[in-house]
Amino acid sequence: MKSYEVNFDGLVGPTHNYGGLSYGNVASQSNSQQSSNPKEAALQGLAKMKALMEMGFQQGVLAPQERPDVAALRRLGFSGSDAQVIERAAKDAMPLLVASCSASSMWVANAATVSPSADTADGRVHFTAANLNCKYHRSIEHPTTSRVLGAMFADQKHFAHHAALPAVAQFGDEGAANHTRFCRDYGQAGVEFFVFGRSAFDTRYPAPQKYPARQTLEASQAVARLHGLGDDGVVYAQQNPSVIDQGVFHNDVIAVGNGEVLFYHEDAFLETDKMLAELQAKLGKRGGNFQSICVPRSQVTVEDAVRSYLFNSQLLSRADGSMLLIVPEECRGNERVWQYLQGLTSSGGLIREVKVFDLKQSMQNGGGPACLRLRVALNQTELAAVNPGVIMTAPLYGTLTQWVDKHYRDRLSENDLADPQLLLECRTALDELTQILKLGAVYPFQIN
Ligand code: SUG
Repeated sequence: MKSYEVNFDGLVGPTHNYGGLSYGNVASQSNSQQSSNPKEAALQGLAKMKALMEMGFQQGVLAPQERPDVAALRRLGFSGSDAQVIERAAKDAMPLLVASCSASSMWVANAATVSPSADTADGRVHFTAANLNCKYHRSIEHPTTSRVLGAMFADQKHFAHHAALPAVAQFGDEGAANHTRFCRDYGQAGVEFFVFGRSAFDTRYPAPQKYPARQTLEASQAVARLHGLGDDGVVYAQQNPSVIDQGVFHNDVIAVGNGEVLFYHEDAFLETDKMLAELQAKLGKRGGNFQSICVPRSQVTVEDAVRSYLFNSQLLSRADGSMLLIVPEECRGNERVWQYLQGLTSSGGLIREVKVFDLKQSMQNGGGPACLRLRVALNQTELAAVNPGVIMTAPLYGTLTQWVDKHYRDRLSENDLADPQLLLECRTALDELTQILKLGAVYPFQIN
């Protein structure tokens, strides 16, 4: 049976703004307080989805969340009508209002970790929603994420959903941003590669000195257990703490993998040779031929990687077996990175083509092409069981661009977040969206 990697992209929500909320994420910090353009952000994301669909890749869409999250503000003690909750938060605790308005759910690489049915003990596709508990504004995403994923992948015969891990730093889990799967074919058993930033319980592992390591080893191990992955099909590796301190807050800012290939920066990991040997051996036992492409620091520095998001690219397999790299415009703007890419594609290796996308609105908050997508490997039967409303088609693209044009503002600054009208606009838009995507009631305002 044929199998596919389906990319589900996060649709940017109507409150997209630059809140400066992510310490350790250089772009989020340096663009704090700039005014944003939610309409342009959503259209840039949709243009990528459409282009990939037109290139023949399977493409889906993941809905944004209700923001401002009034229920989260109520849990923090703000009371009264919804408008009063927003007004009081704006007056007494603006940072909390900003956090409750973040459209950060667009970076769906952090929504969940997904294991395909070929890897799991019960032969179902497993999802664990990420607790994202390193940052308050992201820690409030997982309940709605779970409902949205449940509405997209509803058939329990094929799909198993796990709640987010315990909401403490020791189980800090950032989902697929620190998870890659290697395989010979999407439908065959593969090797799942979990990259962690620190260990919560074992002091032998070093930790970064400056910025937080968001993913713990113990969280990755818990996800592997929940998904029923065998030891033969799992490799753990530690991210180099010094790159975390240079702004590499997720592994997908310094490495990307697909099929049998890992594309990574020389400084990405600790004990790289041991890790590569384990990947080679384990994938070999599953009939695969593991290959790695190391980008040397002499050609591209860690700073270049963080600024250009070279590794936050989508590495896609084409029908002829070659690969395509989807990179953000910022890669073309960096001379060393662009030169490296020219050399890579003309060297006769596996990666033959680079396609550039303008995702500036998301990039300014530290979200590149790979952050914006959640990969789900599915066989034909499983794909047929996915809610068809969320699979991208030419008509759906048309409907969603019209929906964005109708509901989104083209300018948003911090003061606008205090406008109770924004909440109404957001709810009206999302109510319509759940009908477009056939999701049913998934948002707090639709349920309570
Ligand atoms: O978690 N930025 C996100 C970016 C996530 C990128 N995802 C991956 N690399 N997979 C984060 O740091 C910034 C929000 C703000 O500052 O307004 C933010 O949440």
